[in-house]
Amino acid sequence: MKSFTLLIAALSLFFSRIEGGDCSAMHVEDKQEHHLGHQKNLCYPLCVTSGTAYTDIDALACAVAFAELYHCSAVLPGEFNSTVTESVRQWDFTFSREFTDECAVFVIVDVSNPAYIPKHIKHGQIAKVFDHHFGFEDYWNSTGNIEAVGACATLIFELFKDTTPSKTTANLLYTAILANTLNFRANVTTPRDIAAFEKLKDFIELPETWIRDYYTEVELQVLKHFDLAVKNDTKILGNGWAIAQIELYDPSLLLKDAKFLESLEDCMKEYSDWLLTMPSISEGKITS
Ligand SMILES: [Mn+2]
Repeated sequence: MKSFTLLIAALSLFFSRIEGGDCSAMHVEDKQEHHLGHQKNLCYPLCVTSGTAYTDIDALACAVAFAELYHCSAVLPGEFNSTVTESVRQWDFTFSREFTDECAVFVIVDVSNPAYIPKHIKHGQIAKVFDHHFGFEDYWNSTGNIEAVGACATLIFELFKDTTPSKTTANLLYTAILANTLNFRANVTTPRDIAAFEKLKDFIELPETWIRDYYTEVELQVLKHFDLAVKNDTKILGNGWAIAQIELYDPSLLLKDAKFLESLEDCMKEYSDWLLTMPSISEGKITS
């Protein structure tokens, strides 16, 4: 009897919010034509989130940008990896590490492998999944917006259409596109990434030397803790392969470092099939 009463209370709270009691959330269809799977003009207690394993610059940019566009909360349970540099961490953005009862409907960004989606989120609570990693398109079906672009940030920026992003959001999206496409040298780069990046130049507030500054800072962090950098930038594909990545201005020295190779073996021992890609930003080539 007690649990039944609690269930009813929870359901009425949920519906009262959806019908407009607490409108900290959003009017999905008012803002854009992407169908997020709900009726028009309803107010949702929506949260945007990403993977549990770690938060990279792309996931951070997507969540902060989406939360700004839809006036909802960003929840990022995964620790920042080395692509979110100390300078970026100082920027003025908000998110929380933990989920609260405020979250009833979720949008997932930059991850679509269900193994990395927070366990307590039920399939039916997920309104949309924006990602650029393949392998789970059939699983998500029409809930998925999984497209071949260099950065998920490109997909999220495209949602802004005529809405101007804040300086911080623009800076984050710009840096995410830059980082995910490895300064547009990675073969995942598409004309959509380039178009988004060019358009973002109107809204950013960054020093002229930002691209070099950013990579130099990433590199310093990676060299200081490379075992952590590998661990926090490993993606598991649908076929079970683990793909680790370390982006450096010049990876040639690290490849000759016996301590690095030993620590790499140790980091990857839990995977039967793995690959490390080491993009050299300075040379514009990728070593695997
Ligand atoms: Mn990404």
